[in-house]
Amino acid sequence: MGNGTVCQRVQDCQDLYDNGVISEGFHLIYPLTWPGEPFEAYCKDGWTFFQLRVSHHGLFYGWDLYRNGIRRSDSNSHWLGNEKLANITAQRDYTMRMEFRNSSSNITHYLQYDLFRIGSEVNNYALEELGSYTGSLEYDYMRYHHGVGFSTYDSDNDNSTSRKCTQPHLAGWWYNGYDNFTCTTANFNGRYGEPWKAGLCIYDRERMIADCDIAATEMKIKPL
Ligand SMILES: [Ca+2]
Repeated sequence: MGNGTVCQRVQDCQDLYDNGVISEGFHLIYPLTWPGEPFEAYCKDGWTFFQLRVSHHGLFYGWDLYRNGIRRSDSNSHWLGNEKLANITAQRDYTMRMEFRNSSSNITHYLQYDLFRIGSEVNNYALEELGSYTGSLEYDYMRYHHGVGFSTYDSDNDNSTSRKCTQPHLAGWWYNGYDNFTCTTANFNGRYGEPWKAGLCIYDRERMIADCDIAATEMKIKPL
């Protein structure tokens, strides 16, 4: 990709889309600060996915896999990788959208934020920016994770001093656990079909209600 004189990097799926690559699927992108080779990201309508879950597996992996990326060989399910996500979101301002499909009703819900950025590895890929919420749900399920570092079973960066949030919730995530209370209000990497707390669930802290009736999920970003 380029203008003939200066080679321009394909920063994200929006760049590809603008260049006419409009098919849904994995495509090579090359963020500005990325030190390695171009890598594949899942693209749809200009959105760059960093999480997609279409198969019935949990995501209970360690720091390095979440850092570098997790991809199923039998489906498009994946976690893009925190290092890639940090490099992408450092380039420009992105909106972030989370979607999930309710298993029994088949209704798709969404949570959207008008700004999203994660920190670098030295900051434990903390969820540094999470802008204003709009969405189809009354409760802002991601807000509780704003500002918190990413944790995996082998890297405990949550706000609970007495325990590891990854243990009951069995995934990698921006677990909070402030004052040893609730670890998460959106366990998007949890296990399919299991109840709270290991399950793929959302949790309303005010009403203290967990909803684990969730099938496919996706998390994606798009330049503002
Ligand atoms: Ca802890």
